[in-house]
Amino acid sequence: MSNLPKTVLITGATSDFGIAFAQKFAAAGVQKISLHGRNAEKLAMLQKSLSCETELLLCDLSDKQAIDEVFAGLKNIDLLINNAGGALGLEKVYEAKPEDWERMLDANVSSLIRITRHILPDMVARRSGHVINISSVAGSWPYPGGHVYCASKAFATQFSLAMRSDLVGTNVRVTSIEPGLVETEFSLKRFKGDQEKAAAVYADTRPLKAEDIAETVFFAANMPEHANITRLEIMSTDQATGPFQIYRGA
Ligand code: 8X3
Repeated sequence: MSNLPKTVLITGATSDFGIAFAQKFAAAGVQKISLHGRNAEKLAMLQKSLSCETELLLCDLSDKQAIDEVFAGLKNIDLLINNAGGALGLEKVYEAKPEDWERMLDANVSSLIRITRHILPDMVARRSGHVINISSVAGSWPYPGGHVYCASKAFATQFSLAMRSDLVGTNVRVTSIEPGLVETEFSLKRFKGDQEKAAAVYADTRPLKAEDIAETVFFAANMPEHANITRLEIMSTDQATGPFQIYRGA
């Protein structure tokens, strides 16, 4: 049975994931997609490429007031995809830059909860809706240099699970999607434009593609109303978790 939403809101819509989600839902026949981003030109380009009705939500997620102005009062959203966010840096925790942490926390944590808070009351009032949070395997499986990024994704996963506790009985669904290695601009952003370092992350292996994540998001969204995909972790077939590290030089 199909349960395609009529209206979808995607944050970080001009990222590789955001574009793949928008294209997937537009092609499936949703009526309207609200596209959030901070680059007006990129948003307009994406808007032109989509066949359905669209609405542009322009704002920088480090600006709380701007978030409130843009997202407060939005109504009739069937599916909110909290996709905005990313990683900055891969230095060890004692060498990392606090300003990178601040930006990650703004995008991955603060704006996630703020935007969700704006959208949820109308979903609850309508007894209908679905929030899909794009978390990461990093939220469950820590790795060197991950520190604040891993912690922010653990937050996204746990926030999703805790939201379900509050929303049970409201008919509003919540899903945490937790992708592993996906070839996108994620690494270019993490390494601040260093093409060589970013390419090395995906070299000689078969990373997932943004379209694979769009499939999983679509799967969760399209399940019948009585079924809530709570968590969905997806990795490349060529990726797995590693053993514990044991230091033997003591
Ligand atoms: C992206 C996946 O493993 O690079 O969230 O952190 S990973």
